[in-house]
Amino acid sequence: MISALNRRDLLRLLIVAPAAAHLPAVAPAAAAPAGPAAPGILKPLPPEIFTVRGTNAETKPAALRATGLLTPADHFFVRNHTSTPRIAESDWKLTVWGSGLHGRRPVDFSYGRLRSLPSVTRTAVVECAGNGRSFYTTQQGETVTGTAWTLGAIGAARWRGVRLRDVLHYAGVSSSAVDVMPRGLDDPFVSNGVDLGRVRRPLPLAKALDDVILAYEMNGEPLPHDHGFPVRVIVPSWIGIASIKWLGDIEVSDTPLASPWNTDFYRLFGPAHPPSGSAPLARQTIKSAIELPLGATLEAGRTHRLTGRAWSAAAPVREVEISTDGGSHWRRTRLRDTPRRNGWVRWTADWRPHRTGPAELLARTTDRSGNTQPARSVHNTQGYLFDAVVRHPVTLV
Ligand SMILES: Nc1nc2c(c(=O)[nH]1)N[C@H]1C(S)=C(S)[C@@H](COP(=O)(O)O)O[C@H]1N2
Ligand SMILES: [Mo]
Repeated sequence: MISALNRRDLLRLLIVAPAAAHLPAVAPAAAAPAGPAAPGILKPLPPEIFTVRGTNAETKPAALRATGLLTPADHFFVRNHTSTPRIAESDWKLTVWGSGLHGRRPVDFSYGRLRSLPSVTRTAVVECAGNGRSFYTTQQGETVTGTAWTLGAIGAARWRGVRLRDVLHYAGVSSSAVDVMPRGLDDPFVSNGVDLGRVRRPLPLAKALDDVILAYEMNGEPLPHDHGFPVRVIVPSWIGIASIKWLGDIEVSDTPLASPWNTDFYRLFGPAHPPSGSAPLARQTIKSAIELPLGATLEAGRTHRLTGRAWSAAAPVREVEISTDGGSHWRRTRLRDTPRRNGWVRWTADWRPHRTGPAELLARTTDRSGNTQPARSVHNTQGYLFDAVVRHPVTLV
């Protein structure tokens, strides 16, 4: 039997291939395909919104200009280790199990049971630990492994779901528990020929009991398949890998847990770090993005309204400055939103360039804890937590 995904791909081939092969060059734009497919992503990826990178899709930072504070699901980046599974809510259950439960008895939650528990709604960004990674190479001349994201591996949404704290309580978490480990139902991840098992990462109990939710809605709709339907974890302010999609089970343990996602991946390795790597990464860092394509062309002699976004996982944003002369002079931008924890703010600044030729635009965020983006990020081999000011190239004509 053809799986849903294969059938879809087949349909796409049947519909698009003959059109592309036979239509004259004057074919109306409406006949254009939805964009390059990423293997394993189900939603359309129009090229004006997404850049496909392997099994992942990055939101073009310039495409965020058309969106509000919340990122619509059809604009939200996708980071898949393998491919999006199609799970029916009627087949789904969550199993909570392990040495950290009273009597070590596993407890199952059906979708209906989970939805009947008290719900909470909170706005939070999900941002990949590798967001901005490509700038280690293009701006700092350093070699890193991993998906070459620019600044679009982030989105903000309003998530509704159940507190993980409540689920652990109903499951009978004992006072000796130290770690929990949510695990996805997507296919096992194979890296360099080694099967690492299903995507999973330990979470310290203190964070699990704090602000983590098991979300079943995104921006008022059921979670889309690509974003974890029927239920995903949302770990506010932490790197994206903590927010496990397609949640299937949670191990609760009275001894510390490990997985490749907190030992080999998502630690800092390299000369500036301990030989065995840093501690497992937890919180995301601080960034800003300009909502223009890299290398955009702007007309000299007229005023441009520059727009962008700024965010910090440590605290609400305090200010965003821009420099249009490569970093010699800075001025404050206007913030369009009230800065909040776990969210981002939109900023604007007017700029009237007078000369023509290449130029660099820089945006720099400072948060209320006093963190400011540095001129350079400290290198790590896997290119995580890029926090430096991006030198955004433009051409003035
Ligand atoms: N089960 C599962 N959960 C996962 C992943 C995955 O591949 N499988 N990717 C993680 C990573 S690395 C990130 S950055 C976020 C991305 O969430 P999104 O695809 O909804 O944007 O999901 C995380 N949760
Ligand atoms: Mo990620």
